[in-house]
Amino acid sequence: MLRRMILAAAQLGPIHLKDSRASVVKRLIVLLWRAHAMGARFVVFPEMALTTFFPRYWITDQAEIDAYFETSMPSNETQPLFNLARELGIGFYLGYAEKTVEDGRIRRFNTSVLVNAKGKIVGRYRKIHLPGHSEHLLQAPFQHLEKRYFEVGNEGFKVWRTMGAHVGMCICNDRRWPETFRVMGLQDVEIVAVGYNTPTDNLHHPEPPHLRMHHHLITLQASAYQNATWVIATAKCGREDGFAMFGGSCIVAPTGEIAALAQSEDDEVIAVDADLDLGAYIKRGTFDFARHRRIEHYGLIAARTAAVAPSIDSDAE
Ligand code: ING
Repeated sequence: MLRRMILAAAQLGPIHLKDSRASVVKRLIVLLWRAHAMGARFVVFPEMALTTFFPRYWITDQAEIDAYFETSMPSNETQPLFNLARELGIGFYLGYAEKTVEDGRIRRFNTSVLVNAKGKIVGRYRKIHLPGHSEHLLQAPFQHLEKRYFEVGNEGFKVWRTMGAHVGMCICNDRRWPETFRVMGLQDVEIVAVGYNTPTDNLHHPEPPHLRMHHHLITLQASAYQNATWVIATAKCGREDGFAMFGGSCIVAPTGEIAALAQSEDDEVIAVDADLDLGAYIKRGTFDFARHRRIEHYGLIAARTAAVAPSIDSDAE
């Protein structure tokens, strides 16, 4: 019996500073209905799906910063989304800024939750690879202050058995690091959900937009294939108060092929009737980890953070 599941990416267009959470949740609900009409059983919403991408701004007032965070999930504003998902029997991934108290102190994370088809939060992920900077770049056209506003995630990369599959999560910049997917691949992941908010322009170096989209797609395709997993990558995109973020939401098969790709930079649902066993032949062959991996030679990957150049000049006489 084939294990088939219709997977969906529910891409969001821009969320402006003036947009209330209630207005955003209304958009998420419309997207959920559209995904339901397409037969979806699991829907991936973007990173920070409830507010504008506020790390683009230098903010000094902590109360102003905290206004972008959720102190509970579900919250009053998002409860209708959880209720509808439960009624429709659809699981989902939702990214948001999390403010919580742990070990007696306030913690702030860039977080996603995994919600099963009964509307229950079964998993949480806190973003580990925080890109950008923490200082105020006075000359820059915009900031990317995730290192200032969030802590590094403290719960690792996990995989949960839910909705009849092995589901893992990561967030945005995590997708650029092969370690992210390999750690989940070593937990036999079958579906990786990743929301993202990616500026169209490179803050530090002139880079053509087509190249940034290329990097986005090759990292997802390579990681899907090298770990024989489905990947659902969902953007929040378009111009948020004038600041451009690219779309490119896509669903990538364990073969590395793009099975669906969003066409717009606005609210849009894409879906694929996925064979969850499609990656099985790859896990039995090319990427049979047990048979082929040689971990005795991989020590540097976990032992060394930054690259160290060879110290000896091999051409020296
Ligand atoms: N955004 C971007 C991302 O990783 C970035 C930041 C863009 C880093 C391009 C490097 C190159 O897609 C977030 N939110 O991580």
